[in-house]
Amino acid sequence: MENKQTLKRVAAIHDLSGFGKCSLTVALPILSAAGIEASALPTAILSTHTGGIDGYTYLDTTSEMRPFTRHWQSLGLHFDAIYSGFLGSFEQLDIVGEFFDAFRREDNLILVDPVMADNGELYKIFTPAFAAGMRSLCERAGIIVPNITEATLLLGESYHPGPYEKPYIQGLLHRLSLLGPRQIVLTGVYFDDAQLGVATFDSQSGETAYNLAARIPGYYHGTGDVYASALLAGLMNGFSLHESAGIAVRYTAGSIQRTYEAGSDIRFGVNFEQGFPALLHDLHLV
Ligand code: PXL
Repeated sequence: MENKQTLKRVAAIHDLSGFGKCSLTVALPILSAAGIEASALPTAILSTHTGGIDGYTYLDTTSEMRPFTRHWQSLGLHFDAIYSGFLGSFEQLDIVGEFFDAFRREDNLILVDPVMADNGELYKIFTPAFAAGMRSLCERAGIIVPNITEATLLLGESYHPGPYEKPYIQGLLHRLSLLGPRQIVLTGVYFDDAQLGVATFDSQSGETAYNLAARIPGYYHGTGDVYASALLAGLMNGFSLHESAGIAVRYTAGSIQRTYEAGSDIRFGVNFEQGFPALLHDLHLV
């Protein structure tokens, strides 16, 4: 039966990395496949992402962002969610905050993925000052999706590699929620070498939950973006935080598994495309 409902609309604020499957090149297809209209506010245009590939081009699109915002405002657009990820300059922290102010409504969701670091290290283009600015942006979000490295940077704490203990993870979730966001999804959580996944916390219900999947060796690029995009697809389709976190864990783990089995270059992104049938089934869309 044809679905006559108006589509939910998301503003996706990320870079466009032409090759390598991350940020906009995964957020837009995942949201679209999940029946959500996605608008793109690009933060930078690169030939590839910066994770282990040398010689990439980098066009900072900061100067376009306020004009995009003003034009979208002049059209009277509204967004059911605003979803920010990789930002292309320090100044964009303010600009994205202004975008939130321009389009924030009682009933929309602001999701910040504070993309800036992994495995205990800031990505090479970011500075500690950027991490402090990202904390201010997270304070204005309804939900944040940091990995453990990003969580420690947001909190000004030192990073420890895992495996982790539950009390440590619960402490991180609690301290992150004190920054302001109602909901926290912490990625890269593991208690042993067999499984890896996420911990979720909702400060309104006080509920903490875990979603783990079998761990596959290797660091696959772009999986944070695949994860956050699928999480938002779940939330926009009416699933709870815990359910959406689980849907996104299964989808991301499946994408990694296919890539591992194919023996692809881990820098070139994961095979998320062939997971769409299972994702749509999990979202009860087919
Ligand atoms: O997936 C995070 C990400 C997004 N965009 C660019 C990146 C990275 C991580 O390295 O380099 C350009």
